[in-house]
Amino acid sequence: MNESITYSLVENLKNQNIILRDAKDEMMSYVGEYTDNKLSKKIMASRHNDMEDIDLYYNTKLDDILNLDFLGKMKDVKVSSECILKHMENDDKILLLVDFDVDGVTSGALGKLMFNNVLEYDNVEVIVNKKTNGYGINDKLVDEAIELHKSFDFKLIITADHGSNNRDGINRLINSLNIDVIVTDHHLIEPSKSPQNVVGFVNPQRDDCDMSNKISGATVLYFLLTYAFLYKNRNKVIPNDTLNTLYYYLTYVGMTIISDMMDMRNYINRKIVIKALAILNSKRIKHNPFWTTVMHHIGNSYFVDETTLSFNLNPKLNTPGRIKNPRLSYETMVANTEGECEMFFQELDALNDKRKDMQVKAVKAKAELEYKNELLYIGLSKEANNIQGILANKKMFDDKFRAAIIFAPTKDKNIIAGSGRLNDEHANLKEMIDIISKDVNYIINHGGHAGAIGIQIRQDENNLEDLFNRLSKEMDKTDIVKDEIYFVDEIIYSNKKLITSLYDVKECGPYGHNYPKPTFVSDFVIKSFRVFKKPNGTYLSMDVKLSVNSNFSVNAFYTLKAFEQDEILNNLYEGKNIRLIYTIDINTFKDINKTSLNVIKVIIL
Ligand SMILES: [Mn+2]
Repeated sequence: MNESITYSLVENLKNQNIILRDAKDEMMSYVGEYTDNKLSKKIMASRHNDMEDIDLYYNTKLDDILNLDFLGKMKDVKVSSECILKHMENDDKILLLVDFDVDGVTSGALGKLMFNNVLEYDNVEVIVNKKTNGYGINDKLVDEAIELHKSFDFKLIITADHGSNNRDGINRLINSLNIDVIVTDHHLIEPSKSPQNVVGFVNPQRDDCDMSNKISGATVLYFLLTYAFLYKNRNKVIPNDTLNTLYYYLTYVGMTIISDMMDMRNYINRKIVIKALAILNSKRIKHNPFWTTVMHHIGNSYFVDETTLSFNLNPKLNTPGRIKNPRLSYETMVANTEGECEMFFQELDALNDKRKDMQVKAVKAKAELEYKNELLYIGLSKEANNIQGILANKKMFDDKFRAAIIFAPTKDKNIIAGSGRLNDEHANLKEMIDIISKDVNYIINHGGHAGAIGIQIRQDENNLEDLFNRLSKEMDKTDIVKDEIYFVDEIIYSNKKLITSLYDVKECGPYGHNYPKPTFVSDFVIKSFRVFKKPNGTYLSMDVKLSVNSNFSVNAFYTLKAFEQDEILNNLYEGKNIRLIYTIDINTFKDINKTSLNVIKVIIL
């Protein structure tokens, strides 16, 4: 393929809003110090904008992280560890108080397992917060802990994944129970609400903390308990078995880095996820009941990767927290036997199916109120309760909105609760709602980040319409455009390139937030195709090849969006060729015949 053809194709792609991801020359040569492969260099150089990240990634070993010196950079980690060890020596009971999302419940399980199997200490109980209680160390959670104290008189509470902004709740625990509290968290801190009177406040968001602030809540707890363990054994030789157990729990930590969407350019996150996946895929390691059950249910015959964890496992662990009791996820992760774990896992599956049914029902149900323009959708639906965020995502995906907020009624009939999503790097949904909330009095509560928010407003149809009008105006001030832009890493013309790219994609993984899976673009001839209609969507499975005469074809899979379905299918029936933007499925890389393309966009040629 000569250069001029490449250039004209690039120009042609630009007209379709497809842009070749660019890597700065200096980054390319910098990455070149570590890898020779051209595509690998490009993938890494275009994702990192900080040379230090690259250096640290290549020059750091896990042992450089899991040691007293490095972990000691975390503010309050030493004083907290000494406190934990003191209570262990006194044989005091310890309570872990954790949040209800995947990061929270996993922290609970991780804490319990590390106390039991690494620190060899059994006097530990866990309370998982419930969504119906509210966020953080709320009144009901404090009541629950005080009630438990009557039968399980703990002397120490360790929080995980929450607590940074719950001064009042924490003070009530300390004052009414006369106990020690250690807060571990990774959320942003509001100084006026940060904990006082605690033994330790371990949060990398602290200004005086030297640890990266891009780590998950479970990572913070893991680092603290690892420090406590290493500190306790600082003058001893640690048996290999115990070290292996310590490493084994990185599988739990890795899962939370993915579920909490932590920055995957960060070298600590990459090192942990890589180790977690290596352990999970090792044939030599005997897995505990939880991971044995997970592998049995969601692992394929080749291996578990970050995509499997994020699309198959995390939703199952998240669902009890949304629609029932998140303690089920915790119990599944700490199950003692495979039989017990299997029973819990089947319950998780059943709940997840129920959640999917609710979703299908809610998507079909007509919204009671809705306001929309080309970019924004705001709707209110009775059926949306507890799945607003999922529905907001689906609305954007199916109907091409750049932002969507879905509301549902709450127990208080004067208040409706919504989840909003925005998919565009040119705007920040949280900041736009911040601005609006200063001018109106109907926004009771809101929080979140650039791409996702939670919001509660006073129920009144005029309020919803007003919110819509104001948010539309805010969006108009940004650079959001209606047409989506697709970034691709490489144009693929040849079968050889299609096959070898699999290995480059694998070499540069794992992928995740801020470090997206490589995408490619090619023009294909369709050999055959099938359409599957399922309750939750319409799927297109195609056999495609790079040229008419080629005898190598590959499966390409696509979820059709509602607005484009008829047009795409009609053109396929007419035998038109297509341009696809896709990622290469690396789950099945060992078996080239099963190589499949996950299609992101179908363009009829
Ligand atoms: Mn978290």
